[in-house]
Amino acid sequence: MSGPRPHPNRAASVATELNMPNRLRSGIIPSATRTAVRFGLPAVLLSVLLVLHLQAETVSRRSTPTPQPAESAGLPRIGLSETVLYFEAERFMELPPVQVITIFNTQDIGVLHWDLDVDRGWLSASPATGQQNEANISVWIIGSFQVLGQHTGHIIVGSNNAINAPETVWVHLNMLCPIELTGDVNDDGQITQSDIIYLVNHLLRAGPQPLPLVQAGDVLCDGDLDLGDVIYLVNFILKAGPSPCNACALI
Ligand SMILES: [Ca+2]
Ligand SMILES: [Ca+2]
Repeated sequence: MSGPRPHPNRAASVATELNMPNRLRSGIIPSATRTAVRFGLPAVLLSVLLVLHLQAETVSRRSTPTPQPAESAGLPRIGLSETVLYFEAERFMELPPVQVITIFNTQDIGVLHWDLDVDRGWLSASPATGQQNEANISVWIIGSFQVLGQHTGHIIVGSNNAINAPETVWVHLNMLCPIELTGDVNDDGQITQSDIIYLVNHLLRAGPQPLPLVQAGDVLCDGDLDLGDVIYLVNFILKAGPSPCNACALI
């Protein structure tokens, strides 16, 4: 016949007597000690098993490396003064001013190695590379790019030692048509007889060319500026003829 079975909560009561941690007193007993209770082992043996288990657990905790945050590993991190730039330009007119962004090391530890790349032919940034914790970068639009409309490019900031590379600066360009009103060759905001005089003076007397671009006088939008445009403009102003074309559609 088997002996009397120990009370199911005996392990917890022994843990309490031995001043074990709360989690053991609450009944979370390791499998080895539960086995001791199940087979009716003496309380002393049960306590030894509990102590051995706690010691093994302590050693295991000490030997497990604690993950270190990347920032504490001594590596630089890329910071940017701007992440979005906006440029606006008028085609064939003066280029928009150069803009400046700053690349810096947000961690103030180590030396940031950085390099730049751009993904659009109309976009440029300089210098292209450096090894310092703060650097000013000039960003500009290439003068030969004259395509009307909205454009988006990117400056990719790479690094061989920063923890957050690559970072990106978005660059938006709005290329506008400088001609607001075709036929308004003196660029005063309206089409009047003075534009006829201005255009005739330019064609026959080598006067100044239409403003802001010579295309502003091509009211027929046929690609040439000649007396045919003068006749068309006279017909429009004095005889309520058809309106000038939109030169922006051609340039
Ligand atoms: Ca005018
Ligand atoms: Ca023409």
